[in-house]
Amino acid sequence: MLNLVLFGPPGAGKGTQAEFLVKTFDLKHVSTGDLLRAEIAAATELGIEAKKFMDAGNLVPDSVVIGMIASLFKANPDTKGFIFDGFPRTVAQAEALDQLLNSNNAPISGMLSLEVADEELIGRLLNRGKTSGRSDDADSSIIENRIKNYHIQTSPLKEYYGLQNKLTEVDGMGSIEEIAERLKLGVETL
Ligand code: B4P
Repeated sequence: MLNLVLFGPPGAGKGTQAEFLVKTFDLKHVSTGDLLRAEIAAATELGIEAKKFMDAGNLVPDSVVIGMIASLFKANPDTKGFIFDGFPRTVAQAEALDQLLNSNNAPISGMLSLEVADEELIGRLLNRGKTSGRSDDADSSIIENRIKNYHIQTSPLKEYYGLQNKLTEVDGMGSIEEIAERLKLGVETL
């Protein structure tokens, strides 16, 4: 199985590039952001709880997202591999993912980390906020809080996967096509 973690700060282009990688390598796309937004749209108990965290630019509790990933993994036994987009976002999530995948003899193949400057991230997200209807993209102080939380809670994962020799850093500045080509090369050299 080819199991990829597509990593980067909010607005780095994870969702954008995941679409391309899914087609190129025939993988199952798992976006915790999309899963949570679907729960919100369906007004489930989980969605109502998650919305409070997301609207403030904070991470949803680990137990919620870990549970979602475990059910999705079980529901897709025949896939060639997964692309995890926006997951894991904390060390506890990464440990839970390793436990799940290793116990199924399907470990993470590699982490591709999109490197983008903070000022560029803010511009991209404010721009998306004009049309996305996402409340977490509409306000620059919420976006700054998301980026701050990324640096504190999520960026340590680069070291986590680096210690397993699974980290590939990819320049995330430039056109969508240029970045897609860099990611493809990154996957081919895993
Ligand atoms: P996510 O849905 O994961 O989204 P994201 O971080 O905002 O964006 P992404 O990096 O996917 O950006 P995109 O490609 O769309 O998270 C939302 C929230 O959900 C989190 O804040 C958190 O509250 C919660 N959550 C999700 N997962 C969680 C977890 N595991 N644990 C806890 N909480 C969790 O790109 C952004 C914009 O840039 C787009 O408009 C795109 O068109 C544009 N763009 C992309 N590439 C570009 C390029 N090269 N040049 C110019 N623009 C570009």
